[in-house]
Amino acid sequence: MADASQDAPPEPERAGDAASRCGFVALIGAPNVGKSTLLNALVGSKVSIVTHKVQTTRALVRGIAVEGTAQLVFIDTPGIFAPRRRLDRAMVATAWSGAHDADIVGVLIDARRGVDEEAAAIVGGLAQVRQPKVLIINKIDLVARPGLLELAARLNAEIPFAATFMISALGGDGVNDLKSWLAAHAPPGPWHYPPDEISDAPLRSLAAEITREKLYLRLHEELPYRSTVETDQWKELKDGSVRIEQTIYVERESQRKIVLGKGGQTIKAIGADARREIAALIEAPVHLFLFVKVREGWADDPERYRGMGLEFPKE
Ligand SMILES: Nc1nc2c(ncn2[C@@H]2O[C@H](COP(=O)(O)OP(=O)(O)OP(=O)(O)O)[C@@H](O)[C@H]2O)c(=O)[nH]1
Ligand SMILES: [Mg+2]
Repeated sequence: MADASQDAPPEPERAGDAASRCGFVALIGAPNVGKSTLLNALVGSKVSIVTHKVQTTRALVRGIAVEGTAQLVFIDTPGIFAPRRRLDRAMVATAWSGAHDADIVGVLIDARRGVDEEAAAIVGGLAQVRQPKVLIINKIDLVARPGLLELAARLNAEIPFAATFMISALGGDGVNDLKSWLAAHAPPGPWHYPPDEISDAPLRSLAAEITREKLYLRLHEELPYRSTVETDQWKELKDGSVRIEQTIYVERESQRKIVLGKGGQTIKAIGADARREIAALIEAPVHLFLFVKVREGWADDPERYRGMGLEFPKE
């Protein structure tokens, strides 16, 4: 009989490796500065949705990467802005909570926008964050060098940043340097996730996010902000394909009409975009069924917040 102990796979290096590190790194900043784009670049795969619109990310999104002996758990956060509605307040509160729970906080500043009102408010809020902070000036592809140095000097004069990086999350410039620095400064400790994991979100949440991204890309003005997406059903069929049912919630009948579009054209296009991307993600054919429901006041309904992974603010 074979000796079970000999057949057992070797312990993963991380378990007994005294040199292993594991760091939780929050990415915070104003809406649209490129936090989600950076998360995806650091992970090397799309785990958080990205659009040209502000307030795309609504809850904390974790993306996991390995760099040498370090596992880095990046936490993408909703953009921080002056909140008005309940949903806005929940998003901003969750962004700060992401920063407070991390080992290292990456503060993103849009190189082109510099220290505008939103950035200044975030810099002010950093006084309450005790963790080491790293300044990440993003979108350097859009501006000239001299302005960047001035911006970096000005911010470093206000906050004791442990390091400053100038990057293009979109083009990849500087992203590897940032990742190496974070790996070297992650606290020693065992890895938190299996070595090949890049996301801890369930597929049904990722799929809902993908549909929400397509909605943001196809709809304009206020409508994306008045809607949310939930996956209601996920069924693996015998032929290997997956049947997915999702509901898009809007606040009014007039909004439902716009989401459907003339002759159902808009919803069809959103569905086709989403289906393609979900199928690529799960590497299986997908049958995607989208339903649009009017749920007046969904943005004040605790149930919807649970679906989004947000705390429900009492007021
Ligand atoms: N030119 C340029 N555009 C970028 C860069 N990084 C991100 N973007 C663009 O900026 C826009 C916003 O990117 P996101 O990653 O969604 O920004 P975010 O900070 O996650 O935004 P919220 O989730 O709304 O807070 C998108 O159109 C990106 O393509 C960059 O380095 N250079
Ligand atoms: Mg985002």
